[in-house]
Amino acid sequence: MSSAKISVAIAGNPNAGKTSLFNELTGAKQHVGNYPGVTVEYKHATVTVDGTTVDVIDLPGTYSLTAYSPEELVARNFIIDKRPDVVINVVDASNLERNLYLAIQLRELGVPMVLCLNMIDVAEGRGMKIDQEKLGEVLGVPVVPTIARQGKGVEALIRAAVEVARANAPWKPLELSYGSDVNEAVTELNALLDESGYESAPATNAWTALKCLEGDTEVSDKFDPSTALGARIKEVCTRVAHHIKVTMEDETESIIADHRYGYISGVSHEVLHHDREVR
Ligand code: BGO
Repeated sequence: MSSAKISVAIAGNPNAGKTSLFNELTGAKQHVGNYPGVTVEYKHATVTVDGTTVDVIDLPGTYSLTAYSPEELVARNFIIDKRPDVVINVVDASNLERNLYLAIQLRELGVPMVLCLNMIDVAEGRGMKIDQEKLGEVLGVPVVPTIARQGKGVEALIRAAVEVARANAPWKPLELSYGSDVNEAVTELNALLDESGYESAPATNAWTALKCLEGDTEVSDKFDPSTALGARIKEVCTRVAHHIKVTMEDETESIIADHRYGYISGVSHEVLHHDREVR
């Protein structure tokens, strides 16, 4: 059995049960520090799983992976810059649809991931039945149910994470449709980035293209508009934004978010069933 060290980052919405999971996984061995340059706290610890050393890093709680808050930026930059071998996305199963917003963005980024379906006791208590197999199939990741506060499912979860990490597969983003205007612009920008030799690794150039269209300055500021590539990117983003404004009276960013919500709503309908009336 390989004994190479594995890094596991835990991501999730605030109150999804990240701390409970982290404590269950690591006991009292954790350290608290700050991410360089920001006052966002993080905890990390090293544990052994079946002879493999595993670094567990607790990312800040976030609802999204945009660049709107220090927490979101820290979580996103950690994943892109430090490239953990696997991300465990802790999802509150009793608030599946809301929590899937982050899960989908992690899948759009493409980082190897395991979905931890936590608070399954709360979900079941409310008569909710989640088709875990279907959810895993649709998202393309293993799904492990847990009750983190009682330690239930936690061993299976970390084993699933180690297995994904050991597979060492390349990042494989989930490809969503954002409507023809945005899809075509992503294709155009992706081609521009590819032709210029730009590499977004470990993310893809399509992800970078989408972020530029979303007006994510953390990404778009990497392209100086006084360069040929920067000017072309700016031109495409401005053209699409103008077209969307004129034809739909909306912003590109909202159109992208709406398509994400639409996709999540479809997934939720497919996998979530209610046994009885929810009071
Ligand atoms: C309190 N099931 C249930 N039922 N609860 C869970 C589970 C689970 O699977 N996992 C976690 N919780 P955090 P973040 C609390 O603290 O780990 C509970 O923000 C309380 N505290 O115990 O903190 C967990 O790190 C008083 O609940 O989440 C915690 O992601 C009354 O969910 C809460 C009731 O978990 C958030 C709950 C003084």
